[in-house]
Amino acid sequence: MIPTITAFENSPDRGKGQARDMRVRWALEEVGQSYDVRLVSFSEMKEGAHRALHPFGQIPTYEEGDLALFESGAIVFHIAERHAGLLPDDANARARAITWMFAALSTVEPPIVDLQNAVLLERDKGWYEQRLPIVKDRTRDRLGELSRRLGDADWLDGAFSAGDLLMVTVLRRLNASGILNEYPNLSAYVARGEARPAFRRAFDAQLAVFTAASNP
Ligand code: GTB
Repeated sequence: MIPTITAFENSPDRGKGQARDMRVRWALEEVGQSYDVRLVSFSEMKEGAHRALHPFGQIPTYEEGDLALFESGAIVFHIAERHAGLLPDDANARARAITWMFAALSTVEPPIVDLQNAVLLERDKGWYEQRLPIVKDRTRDRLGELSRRLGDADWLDGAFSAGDLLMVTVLRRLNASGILNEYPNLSAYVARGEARPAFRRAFDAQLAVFTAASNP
């Protein structure tokens, strides 16, 4: 059965692959599962039909027969469980890869999102200049720790896994900030992820949505 995911009709990132449908597309491409995409506008996301799929009125969602999922991490995990290629067979290695999925989403992504929100949404606040360095340092602390753990390895724990897929998409959120350049091994790690053919296919697919919307 071909799953259907939802994505922004008009992504505010202008096709840079920053929205969270990108990680779901990438996972589907990695495992060779074709998929359909239903594009939703900001207003549609907040309406009843979409909220029945996603209680918080967001993208991405994932529908496959009777199953409807939301939360990009849960969707990637589901894809990784149902197909070979994103989680190791060995039980301990699999548990460690799942640990990295959680680490990406619950330990590394929050300070990065906080930094992005500060830059995008808090610039006009009187306390912006005082808060920004604090938020940047929190992000740097996490990146330093991650950088030390990765060392000169290609991936976080052996072969490429869903943990790397999520971590790379999380780190890509820093592309515009330049902060990642302070950690050459993390920059190289992201570049390795972006060089994967499945990433390229996923990226091109979401970029095509933006290109079509800009040239109706
Ligand atoms: N925890 C959820 C998940 O992982 O699936 C979070 C989902 C989420 O944040 N979805 C966002 C959304 O639907 C899109 S990805 N927002 C609309 C809303 O809440 O009303 C976040 C995102 C949006 C835009 C950019 N960008 O422009 O660079 C980057 C990331």
